[in-house]
Amino acid sequence: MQHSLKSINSLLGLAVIIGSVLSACGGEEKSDLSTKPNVIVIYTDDVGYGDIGVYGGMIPTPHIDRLAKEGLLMENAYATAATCTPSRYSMLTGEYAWRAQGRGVAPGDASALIREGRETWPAIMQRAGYRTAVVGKWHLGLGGDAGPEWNGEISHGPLDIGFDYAFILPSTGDRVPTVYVEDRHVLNLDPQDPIEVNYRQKVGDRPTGLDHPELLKMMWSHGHNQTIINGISRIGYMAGGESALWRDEDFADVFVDKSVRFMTDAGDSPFFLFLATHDIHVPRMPHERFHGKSGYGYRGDALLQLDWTVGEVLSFLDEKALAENTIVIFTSDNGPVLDDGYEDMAEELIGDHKPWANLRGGKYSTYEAGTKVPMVVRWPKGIRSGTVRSALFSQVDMMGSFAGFLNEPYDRNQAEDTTDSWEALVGRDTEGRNGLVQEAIQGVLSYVSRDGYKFIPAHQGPELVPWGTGISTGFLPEDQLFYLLDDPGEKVSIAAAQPDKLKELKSLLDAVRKPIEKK
Ligand code: NG6
Ligand code: CA
Repeated sequence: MQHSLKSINSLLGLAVIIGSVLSACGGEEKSDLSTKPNVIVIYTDDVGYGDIGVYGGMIPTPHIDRLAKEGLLMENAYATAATCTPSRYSMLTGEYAWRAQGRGVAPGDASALIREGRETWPAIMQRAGYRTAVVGKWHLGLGGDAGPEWNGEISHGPLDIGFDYAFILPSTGDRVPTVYVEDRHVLNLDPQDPIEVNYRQKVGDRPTGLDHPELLKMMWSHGHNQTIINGISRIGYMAGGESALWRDEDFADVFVDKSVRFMTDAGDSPFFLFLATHDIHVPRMPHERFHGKSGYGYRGDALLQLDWTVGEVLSFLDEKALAENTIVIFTSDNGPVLDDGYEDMAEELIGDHKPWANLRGGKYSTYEAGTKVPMVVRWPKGIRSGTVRSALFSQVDMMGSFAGFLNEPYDRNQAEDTTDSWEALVGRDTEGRNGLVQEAIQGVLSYVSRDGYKFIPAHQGPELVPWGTGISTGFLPEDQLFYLLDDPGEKVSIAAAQPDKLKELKSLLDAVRKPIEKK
């Protein structure tokens, strides 16, 4: 039986004092249990439930599959939202993002959504003695109320909320500024060539995708037609910063390199690495060595690159003999999308691959494919290989689960939605949470209960995501109720047939919605 680390440690401490029990524990177990596991969270972008081999995907993902086979495959895990910013916000703070306004998809010049003093998952890890880092996509805003100081010291960033090291892509690959931020500064910025960013009007001389499509290596399909950088037009306008510009093709290599350096430098301290990949978000522009390798276009090639990233992390752990006591979690921030604003042939080449598996909807949607995501946890020390579970799990519980495991107190008034689901996270609890809330675009909230029902409240909104992705929002003028165990594809609403169940789920959602009384 695995208990919380602290209780094990204090037990061991007691054993030392009375000088007897310890020998009975056996030397090997003793040293392993007193060592906190390293934690790596590979947080991917827009990877769908059906995108991974072990979940039925057609594009080979051998390294991710290996992770699942050597650990726990979760069949019923959810991001809190169908877009990036709110999912990340909830996972890092333990609070559902929809509890306050302004936590939808953040513009590239947004100010920090998580401020100093806020309780966070990395802060808990830090207090528990971990070296902590975020490498990859941030998308949670930077800087104080005036926004980020691209040309100076960037305040209100990851270092202020629990990370010791940060190497980030500030928002998304499709938004300016297209530069990396390391700790508090834009990497490789020439002070003689300052960055200017504007989301309302054109700045600088760089051509735009709207005026100069002939300069593009990949045409935009909706939005994404402003400043062109590296042959790709972006959301937003940007001037300056020439020496600091990234090359999209290098994201995966750069993030692997920074991750490996961080893990190496952690030395004897346990480490917590939040590796938030750019893959497989748009613009999908993997490294040239992956071009054309999947047969499914750049989206498939980006998936191969993502699998390569996972493979590099696993090789590092093997080489350093760290695999046994490192928890590696692989999951996604929201569901899949094909055309998300660039003509990269994702739709045309999708063939027999089903990123949504048997679910309805996709990214942005209130239907299951919006938030139900692949999730795999490997920890040879604590999880039996080949474990498959359908316990209901929400990413909002990552924080409470680790706090529970490490026996680390935290401010429950701030992190009001996270609970300790540790037993589900390591495959010992087969049922999981009582229920969870899913956030779609336009702030629409739906509810999934542990017994397999799903409630979507009536909402006046477009039936399709308004900007051309072809995805059903799930917004209908009447309430919808589904029994997911029989109807995972949410095909037939049973709202009229089961009014009592509908009422029950409605009140469960209402109960969560209510602001929790501050103690
Ligand atoms: C949308 C973008 C989309 C993507 C998304 C955020 C348009 C038309 N679409 O507004 O391309 O950037 O925002 O994705 O601009 S997320 O995964 O970071 O939430
Ligand atoms: Ca995303």
